[in-house]
Amino acid sequence: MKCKITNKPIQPFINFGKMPIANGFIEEKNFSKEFFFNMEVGFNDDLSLVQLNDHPKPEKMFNENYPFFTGSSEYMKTHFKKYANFVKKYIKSNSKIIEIGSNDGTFLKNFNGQSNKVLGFEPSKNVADVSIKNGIPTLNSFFNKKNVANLKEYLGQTDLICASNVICHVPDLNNLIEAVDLLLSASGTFIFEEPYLGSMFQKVSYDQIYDEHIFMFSASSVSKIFQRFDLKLIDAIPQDTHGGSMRYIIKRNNNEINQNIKKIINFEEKEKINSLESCLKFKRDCELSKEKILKKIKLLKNTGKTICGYAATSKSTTVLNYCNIGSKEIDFICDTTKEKIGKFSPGMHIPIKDMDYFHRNITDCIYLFAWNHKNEILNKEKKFKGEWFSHVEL
Ligand code: DWN
Repeated sequence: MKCKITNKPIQPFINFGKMPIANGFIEEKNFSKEFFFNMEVGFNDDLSLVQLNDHPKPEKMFNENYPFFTGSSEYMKTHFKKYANFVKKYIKSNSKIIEIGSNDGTFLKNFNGQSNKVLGFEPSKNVADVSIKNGIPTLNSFFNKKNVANLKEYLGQTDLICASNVICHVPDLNNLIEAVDLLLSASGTFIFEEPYLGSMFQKVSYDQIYDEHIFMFSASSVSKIFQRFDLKLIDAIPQDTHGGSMRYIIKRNNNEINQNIKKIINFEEKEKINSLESCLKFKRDCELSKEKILKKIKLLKNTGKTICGYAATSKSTTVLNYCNIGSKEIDFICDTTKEKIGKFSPGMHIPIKDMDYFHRNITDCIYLFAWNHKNEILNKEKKFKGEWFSHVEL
């Protein structure tokens, strides 16, 4: 599918090659049927937006077998508790709150026991079921104009709409923003957090790009996109989650913007973050990163070292397929998610094992794929005395 934010063709600047579904952990019997797409990334000059040129249909990624649960990280649970406290200044005691892509309810759970009326939208059925089990009212559907149209008591009456690591997953951003506009009350607020383009460039964390992550936002692109809908970016607050994210706060156009926005947009201009020039530098950095990690792995293998991967992240699918790293190099990847264990990594088919297996089969070195959860993981695995490494600086 082609991305929809603009009809103008976007300028491709890097091609990561043939990519499988990032969360498409696969059984051996299905190897021959595996789906791949061409992962090419472009720069939309009008909107200062980095985006995939092409992507699989959302239903191919978000369905009854989606294997990511926000609650798999203790750090993220704490983050969402703090996030829930932060948004309280934007609501009243009886405000209606909607979360787009509410996953297992980790965020909305924080409003349990309060008089707010909360509602989650979660398109992946198995994940929505967990949220419902957690006591969170959840609609198992995509968030779009059609699906909000029947929510009569929410239309124009929702004081807060939140989302985390979701807006960049939605190909039809126009439709999503129109749905937000339909729901938001006159003084309502839309708050969302996403991986930040500036952090991705700085860390060369190109693994933030995969089928689900269609857009890589900056404050400049978010501001330009929402302006088209008479909505205003009034504040942006950097977050340390997922290797560097940004929390964006959107209100109706009659609101004042915070000085923070000017600072961040000035910073982006000074650093030329929203330019083809930076995209081309990023491309070269990705190529160097690939060379460096392959050299590192070759050296380890040549000296007889064994390597396992830690955490079968979505991000790891990009790294493994782009760098062509498979089970010759990495014996297995360990992970806590039961939906991934016993299967194989998308595309490169490295076996996924549980944590027990990991502790019984300690390798000499560990490739940390969840580098964004480094503190939490290293803290848990203090007994491991070998080498941790990754393609981003640890
Ligand atoms: O946007 C997205 C982000 C927020 O989450 C999604 N599109 C999907 C997902 O991306 P990811 O898979 O790269 O997320 P994480 O949070 O970096 O990694 C999660 C994976 O790591 C899970 O499979 C669980 C695993 N994990 C583990 O095995 N042990 C995670 C932690 C913290 C651990 O201690």
